[in-house]
Amino acid sequence: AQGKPIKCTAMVARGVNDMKEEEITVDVPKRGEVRVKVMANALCHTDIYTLEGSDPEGLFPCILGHEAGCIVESVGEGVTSVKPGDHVIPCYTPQCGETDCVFCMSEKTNLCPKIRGTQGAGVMPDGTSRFKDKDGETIYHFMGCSTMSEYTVLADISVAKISKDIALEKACLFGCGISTGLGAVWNTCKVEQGSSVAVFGLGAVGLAVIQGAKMAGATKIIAVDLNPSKFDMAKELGATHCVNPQDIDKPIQQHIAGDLTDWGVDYSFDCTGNTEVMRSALECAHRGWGESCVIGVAAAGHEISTRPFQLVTGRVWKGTAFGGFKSRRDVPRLVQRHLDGDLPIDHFITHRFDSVGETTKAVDALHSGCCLRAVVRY
Ligand code: NAD
Ligand code: AHE
Ligand code: ZN
Ligand code: ZN
Repeated sequence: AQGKPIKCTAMVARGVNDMKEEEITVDVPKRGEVRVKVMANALCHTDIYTLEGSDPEGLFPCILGHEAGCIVESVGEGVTSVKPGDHVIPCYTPQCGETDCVFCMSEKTNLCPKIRGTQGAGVMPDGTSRFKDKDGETIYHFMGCSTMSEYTVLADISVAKISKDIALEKACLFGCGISTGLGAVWNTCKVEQGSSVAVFGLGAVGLAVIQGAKMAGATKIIAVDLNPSKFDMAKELGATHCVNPQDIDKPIQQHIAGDLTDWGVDYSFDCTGNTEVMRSALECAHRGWGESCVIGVAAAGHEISTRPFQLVTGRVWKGTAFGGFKSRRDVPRLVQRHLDGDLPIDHFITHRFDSVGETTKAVDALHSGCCLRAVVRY
């Protein structure tokens, strides 16, 4: 039997830094779509970046949010991979898995482009939105997820079914930042035992890079942040050196490549989104083979630069989206590793809130400088 539209509460971003709790209507899922009840949503810096107007693809009004734990409420025609009651993680990088998708068929990438065009335009794959405000006006989707709502609709290729043994208020973390940091190390750079690593920016993403590097057997892990309150956690997770660039009298890349190592680090990671930091990260990489991975998302109009000589002399500049994980296949595996005790994540949750409306408090927490992940339970 076909379901009905659901009235519920959501945070609607009406414009730059203008987000409020509103009553909205969430339409029934169409063919190939899934409607889910969002149980918990964690804020990622990318939500704030879009709310602040820095995303060249940002559209208003929209419902932000993309790091969530959900329960399937109903499914549209043709959906067989999940059923009502299943626990799922929304995945902004989908995995269509079709044999004619050269991206899904390749082990070199996770970037399935199947719905990327409509996702970037804030609509479902058929070109329309499932959200309306109380005046019947359309509200855009965001990153194919829009999880700052009690209910949302996703393409079925954008949900990863996970074990019911993990609490959704924890599992939500696997929807973006933590997976991204771990995957940048394990998949995108394939950091080896005995490697040296530098990590710029010690938010949840950068700290997950440190955790992943330690698990991969890196023996020198240099953590860099302007905010020294991040250093204790960095050390607990495996950082061997912590540096505040404001405390040294030379460019940070020279300090890393000259004082802390002989020729630079084997691998470096930008987890700030600042294009000057991306340059430092590239330039502190080892002559001849050092690889630098861009994870941070830069604001509209910002571009990276370096002397081409840096690349001529063997450094490699690369980047990652969702840590290279093929979402529907790999997110359940990450959850299982956590359940098996191999992948602790509780330390990333520094703040908890209890209703969609409290998302504004979570945004304030994220700005406070002492927040890794703020999880809002609905
Ligand atoms: P966050 O804001 O919690 O952490 C950023 C950290 O960088 C903070 O600790 C801050 O003090 C530090 N920082 C800022 N400027 C710095 C500078 N000049 N030098 C050194 N440190 C500096 O953010 P997060 O949630 O951890 O996300 C990190 C970045 O990764 C963001 O840009 C986010 O948009 C991006 N991101 C990308 C992906 C992807 O798939 N590529 C996934 C998730 C997040
Ligand atoms: N829309 C922006 C880019 C934003 C961006 O790069 N997003 C990352 C994920 S950030 C998660 O917190 C990403 O994976 N991008 C790949 C993609 O397909 O969006 C812009 O510059 O237009
Ligand atoms: Zn994110
Ligand atoms: Zn695909």
